[in-house]
Amino acid sequence: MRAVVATAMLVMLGACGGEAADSNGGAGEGMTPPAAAPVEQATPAMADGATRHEVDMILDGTNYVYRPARLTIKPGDVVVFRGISGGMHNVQFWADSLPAGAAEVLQAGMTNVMAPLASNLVAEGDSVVVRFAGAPAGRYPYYCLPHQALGMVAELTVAP
Ligand SMILES: [Cu+2]
Repeated sequence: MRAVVATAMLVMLGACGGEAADSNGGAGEGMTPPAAAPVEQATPAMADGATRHEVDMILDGTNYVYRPARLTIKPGDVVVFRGISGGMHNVQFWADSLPAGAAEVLQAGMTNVMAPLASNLVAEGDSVVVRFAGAPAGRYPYYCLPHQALGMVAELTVAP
């Protein structure tokens, strides 16, 4: 029951471009992020012992990639997906490929949300932050909506 209420609140917050449970810099980064906003601005507060990881969203030659494409993290860690080159990118998780309970964690932990399990498109210099607080162990495959057909897919692994 709590999860249902929390999810509903997140949907409402997401609809106005807000950021759940956070007053630390993410607010207002909805559809029109400031062009010159430094990537670091999106770094959220983190729990003790948590690690901040970065995944760059890149056009490398003719290949659209997440780098690193494979990353293993711990529950509680934060992953910052940074728009580096190649225009607009986003981060979308496959709902049917996630461990049980992961969707709720991602919906609570993702900034810059467009839809459940999907971020907005972000430009170079902008970022999507995902907190994995309480994330169940397992594989978290994801993709970039504009570039999925071009092979821009990757995977996180949460391992306690
Ligand atoms: Cu992309």
